[in-house]
Amino acid sequence: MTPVATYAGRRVALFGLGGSGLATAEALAAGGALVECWDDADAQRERARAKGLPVVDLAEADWRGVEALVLTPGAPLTHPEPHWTVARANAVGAPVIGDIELFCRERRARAPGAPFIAITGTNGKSTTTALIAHLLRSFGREVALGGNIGVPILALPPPAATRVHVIECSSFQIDLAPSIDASVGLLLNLAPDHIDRHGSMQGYAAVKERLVAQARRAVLGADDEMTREIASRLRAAGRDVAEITASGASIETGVAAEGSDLYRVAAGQRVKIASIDGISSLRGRHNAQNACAAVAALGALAERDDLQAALGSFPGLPHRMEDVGRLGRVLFINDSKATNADAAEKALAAFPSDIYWILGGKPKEGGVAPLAPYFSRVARAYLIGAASEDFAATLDGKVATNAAERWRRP
Ligand code: UMA
Repeated sequence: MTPVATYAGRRVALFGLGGSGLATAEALAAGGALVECWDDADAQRERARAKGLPVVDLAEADWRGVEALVLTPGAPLTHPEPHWTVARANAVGAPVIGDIELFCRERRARAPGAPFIAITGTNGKSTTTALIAHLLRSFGREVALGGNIGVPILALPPPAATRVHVIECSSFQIDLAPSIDASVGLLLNLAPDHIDRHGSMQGYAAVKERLVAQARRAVLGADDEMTREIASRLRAAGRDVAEITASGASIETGVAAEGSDLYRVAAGQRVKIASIDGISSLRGRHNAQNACAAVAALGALAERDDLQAALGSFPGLPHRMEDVGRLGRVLFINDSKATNADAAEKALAAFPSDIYWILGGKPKEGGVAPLAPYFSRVARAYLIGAASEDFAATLDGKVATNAAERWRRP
């Protein structure tokens, strides 16, 4: 745990007692803050009480003297409309922040030089986060891995010069971290996501941009226009920027993938540093971009003879292009984390033909229509779940399908 002492003796309201809320409340209490927490769910309030945390009905409480509201990332800060606790905090001039902001304040106060690598982007952030942590551990460094990927940041050990915090940050979390100041900030890519929570694509992009704009060193994807523009802006402002590309974009400084080969690019000169050929956990072009990002994040630390071996031993993440076995000539891949067409495209793009595709679940806007360029790679599709009819209509006449019923267990 990272005790949060920056609010010692001060009143802090905390709303939302999920995993990160409970960890934050404990960290605040351990640091001496006068925390008052609440959750709409009885069960979560009980969990907090069982940990000895003060549970207070914030709707009934007198907010005068509250010095900060710590809000769960799932509750809206601005859109579609601010959560009711935000209005209460605004009324008493208390800032609305999240666990990553508390971590950053604590780091500045106690260990300002502690390495802190923060990763965001619409896609690939969990894999990149896990890969950076894996490479650092392979090189013998102590790593604290968490954030949106799973373990709440304040449940991790405190920042220290000898420990690298590798933290995945969602747009919700960055929105609640106005002073986020990573030593290395990564923004991998930007595609429409969580627009309901940020009002517009511009609003979403502006939140993500903050993570790189305030970092000591920024790593940006050069494979989409919005992140390229952010990189230009930061460079023009004299910031330390490295770019990454897996699609042949022209970059001056950073890491580029050509096919499976990774090149360090400095002043336009390329030097091959590793290859991801044959590494099943890094299959596909999107993973080439993730590998570039991880290597770029490590900077000079990645200039090691054992980089290749460390990449090769990356186990990957569960449910993301995960090899789950082989039966004769058939390789089974679990990619069930892909819950929209954009994510599913990465797996289809990684295999040129003979794909037997099990798909379904809940339909998302646009369904699987954007995947039409890959339909010729699919030998047969097996439809399951609520989206079966929608998807069958899109695939009709283009891909052979099996009706969902045939897949139900007898
Ligand atoms: N709650 C209320 N009233 C409300 C809304 C929420 O009482 O109106 C309460 C709920 O009852 C619940 C708590 O608030 O007890 C929220 O719990 P949670 O499970 O949503 O939150 P955490 O466990 O704190 O998880 C959060 C992140 N969740 C979200 O951003 C929604 C986790 O990301 C993250 O792993 C975790 O912190 C640790 O940092 C999850 C996620 O879905 C995986 N992220 C989104 C994504 O990846 O797209 C952004």
